[in-house]
Formats: sequence, structure tokens, C-alpha cells
Amino acid sequence: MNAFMEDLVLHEDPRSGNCFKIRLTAALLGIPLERRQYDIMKGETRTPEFLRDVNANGRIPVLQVGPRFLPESNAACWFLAEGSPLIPQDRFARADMLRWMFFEQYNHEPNVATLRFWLLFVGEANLSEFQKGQITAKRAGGEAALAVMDEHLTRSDWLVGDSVTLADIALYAYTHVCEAGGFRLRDYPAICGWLDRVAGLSGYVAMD
Ligand SMILES: N[C@@H](CCC(=O)N[C@@H](CS)C(=O)NCC(=O)O)C(=O)O
Repeated sequence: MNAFMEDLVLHEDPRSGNCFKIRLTAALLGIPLERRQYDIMKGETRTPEFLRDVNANGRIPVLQVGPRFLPESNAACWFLAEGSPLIPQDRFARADMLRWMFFEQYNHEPNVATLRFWLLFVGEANLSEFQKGQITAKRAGGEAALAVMDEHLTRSDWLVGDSVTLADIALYAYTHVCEAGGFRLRDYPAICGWLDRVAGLSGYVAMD
């Protein structure tokens, strides 16, 4: 049992950065998580049982807290980190952290993570014509998101305040593996320094 007094189970595919965010948050906070694995390439999150019992939206990650199920990676990170130093006490800083987490879901993940998924796991030859037609726009969107982060990180070691927060964890997850989607990390020197700082945190765990 843990400080939550309920078993915590992460329903995940270990290749997913969204799932890794939750594992990394838990590891940095020393919270034990049981892991239940699914293969999204085999549609294991689309079965009638999964849709009924785990997430009607058909996606992982889902954090199970006792009998309750919490989809959406950033919500799960928030659940684990509430009351910890990973969420700032200052009201503006807390909202600013959420700003970066919404940015991650709207500007970063749909471009950076999707290209990694398409190129590394689906394979370019297997993409639909529609997906192939989206590659250029997704690359431009991902580069724009990385440029925003890089510019910010030239002025600050962390995305919010002067220590690591959930904003860093949320954006680290797909940024550190973005080269698999064809992005070049060497174009973003401030991001490279920040990636090293995250990887050097006490309790850090690597993606499987
Ligand atoms: N906004 C969601 C995105 C979840 C998501 O897209 N999950 C993907 C893997 S990273 C998935 O389950 N794909 C399988 C499918 O759609 O069938 C989050 O942050 O958790």
C-alpha cells in the first residue's frame, strides 16, 4: 500500500510517452505503481472490455486508483503530484505550469509524438494517404513547439520557476525521444541542456 491508501495501477503501453510521464512522476516522488501492459498496435485498448471497464475513450494511459479509473496523462500526473514540490505553491506559477501542460497537449504532442508514432511504430510505407499528407504540417508544428521551448529555456533552467515541475515532466516525455520522429535535437541547444537536467534528477527512471 502507498500514501494514497489505495492500490495504484498504471494501464499502459510502455512505448508511449504519455504513459512514461506518469511513471516518471511516480518515480520522482517515490510512489510505487503496479503496471498493466497493453499493445496499442494490436487494438488492445479498443476491446469491448477495455472500453467498458477502463476507458470509454479507448486509450492509455489510465491510472487506476483503487476501483476508480483516471484517463489522460496530465490529470494522472496531477493526481500523483498534488501537495508535492512538483506543483508550485504560488498561484501564478501553478497556472503557468498548467499553461505548459496545455501547450504540451495542443501544440507539442499532436505533432512531435504523432510523427514518432507514425515513423517508428507504424512505418512511413504503411501510412494512409491522409497521414502522409499531414507529415509536413506536423513537422512544422513540432518544430514551432520545440522552438518555443528552446527560446524559453535559454532564459531559465526549468519551464516554471527555479525547480522541476509537472510542466517539465509532461514536455520531457516526447521531447527526449523526438529524434525518432525526425526532429533534430542539436537544433535546440537549450532543450538539450534541460533534457540533461531532467535525466539527472534523483529518482529518474528511463523510458522502457
Ligand atoms: N490526451 C491523452 C492521449 C492518449 C493517447 O493518445 N494514447 C495513445 C497512446 S500514446 C493510445 O492509447 N492510442 C491507442 C488508440 O488510440 O487506439 C493523454 O495525454 O493521455
